[in-house]
Amino acid sequence: MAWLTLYLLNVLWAVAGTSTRAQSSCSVSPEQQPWVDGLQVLMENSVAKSDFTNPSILIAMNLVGTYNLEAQKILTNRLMAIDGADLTSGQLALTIMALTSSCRDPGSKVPILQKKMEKWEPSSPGAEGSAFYGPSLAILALCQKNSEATIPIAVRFAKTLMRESSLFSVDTAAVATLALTCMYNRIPVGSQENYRDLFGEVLKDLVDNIGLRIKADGIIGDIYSTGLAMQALSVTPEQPSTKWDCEKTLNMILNEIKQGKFQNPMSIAQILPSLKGKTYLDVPQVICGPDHEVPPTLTDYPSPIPTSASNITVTYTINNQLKGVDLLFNVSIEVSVRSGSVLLAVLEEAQRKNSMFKFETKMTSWGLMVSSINNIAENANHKTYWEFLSGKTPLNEGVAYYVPFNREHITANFTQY
Ligand code: B12
Ligand SMILES: *[C@@H]1O[C@H](CO)[C@@H](O)[C@H](O)[C@H]1NC(C)=O
Ligand SMILES: *[C@@H]1O[C@H](CO)[C@@H](O)[C@H](O)[C@H]1NC(C)=O
Ligand SMILES: *[C@@H]1O[C@H](CO)[C@@H](O)[C@H](O)[C@H]1NC(C)=O
Repeated sequence: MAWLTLYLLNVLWAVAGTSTRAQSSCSVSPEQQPWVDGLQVLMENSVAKSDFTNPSILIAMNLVGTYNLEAQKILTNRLMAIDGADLTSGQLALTIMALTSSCRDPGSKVPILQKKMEKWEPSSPGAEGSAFYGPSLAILALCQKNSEATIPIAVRFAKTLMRESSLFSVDTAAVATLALTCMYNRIPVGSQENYRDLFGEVLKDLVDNIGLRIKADGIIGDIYSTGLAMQALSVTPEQPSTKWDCEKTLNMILNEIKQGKFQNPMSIAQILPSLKGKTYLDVPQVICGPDHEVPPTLTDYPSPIPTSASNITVTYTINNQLKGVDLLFNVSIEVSVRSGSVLLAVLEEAQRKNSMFKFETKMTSWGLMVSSINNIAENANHKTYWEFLSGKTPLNEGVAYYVPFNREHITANFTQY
């Protein structure tokens, strides 16, 4: 009997350990709250306007409390209908978490993902860091569904990370931290301590890596990786060697929001949980009920800069020094577009003026991505893509959101990651 009590106590302790521990939390003040609500409304209203099904949006709205029930229904139903076999492991993981956050059973999608991850191999030693972003999401989703069965996969994953984690972008390190923190919190009672040591050691590497990218102004990596980094730093059992000032980061992000830097619904989906004190580790705890949040009264959220009557001139260069010895090119064109136009308008104008500038796009969770220029197409197997730069600095937004300034020199450079 005493044994049973002890056992039950242990189980209780283990269950308590699965809930998020917000060690370094900070919160948005009531006066600033309308900005956050405005973002949420913008994100939720984007759902009905797009055919693209983005599970990250559903996760964010369920975590923070949905206003737009219609959007929630549309996304949930579309995700239920998706065939898991056609998705990458990262997309499958987000779909599973999104359905779980809507209290739906992801069904066969979980075993499909589990099989994929059992076969997973890091492409090659020294593989570029972003190759771990999708697999990290996969470990996180599997951990939440069946942590015990995920241990062997997570152990193999963690051992690989130990050799590679210094190559990671903040985004990737943050998602890997969330995944291994989930595993760390669910190590079964009575199992050998060494899981805790392994996951703990890798987590320490990951958070130190994130800690090194905390800028003086509080931004972690860039503004679009900060939301995921905040989630990671607020739940991890290992603290970074560089101290993190959550308040400072939050204030800086609120400033950027007021400047209109979070128009892209996916950028909102990645920042919103952190603004409302939630993380992806809270997905299994979402309570679904008939009552819902009362839609907020809205303040003016900065809308995209309207295009104005005057024109600007942009120099646009397309450069391929990589593929096809006889296909190399480096050509520039000057185009005139309405001031306030997005970069996509520059590309369209260039294409209209000179057929060498023809390009193709594909729809993704972040919006339109340029997949091909002058018949040279990105290729995931070769790790090639079209990188966009302003002068020599890579852009931190895509062509459908970035607004060029007068006399800017934009380059599309075919390169490798
Ligand atoms: C991996 C990655 C890439 C890879 C994607 C290919 C691959 N096979 O892995 C490569 C290196 C090609 C890439 C390119 C770019 N990327 Co990128 N990328 C990421 C990263 C780290 C993970 C994406 C992922 O795997 N998601 C998980 C899967 C399951 O979701 P998914 O929807 O299927 O993922 C696809 C899209 O995310 C898409 N994608 C990746 N990056 C971008 C960027 C834009 C603008 C668009 C429209 C789509 C897109 O490719 C993914 C794989 O198919 C994210 C980080 C993040 N926080 O999301 C940054 C991120 C999305 N990228 C970003 C940027 C800025 C770019 C570039 C514009 C950089 C540049 N200067 O050229 C280019 C795109 C240019 C173009 N041709 O249009 C930003 C976007 C910010 C924003 N507000 O728009 C992010 C958030 C990084 C950051 N913190 O700043 N990227
Ligand atoms: C390509 O053209 C740009 C601008 O015309 C020039 O600055 C650059 O050096 C060229 N690059 C190569 C590799 O030829
Ligand atoms: C201004 O830009 C538009 C494209 O946005 C173009 O059609 C028009 O010709 C430009 N006007 C001038 C004066 O260059
Ligand atoms: C453009 O891509 C080539 C090929 O990968 C690379 O060598 C070069 O440094 C890149 N240029 C810039 C400005 O990033």
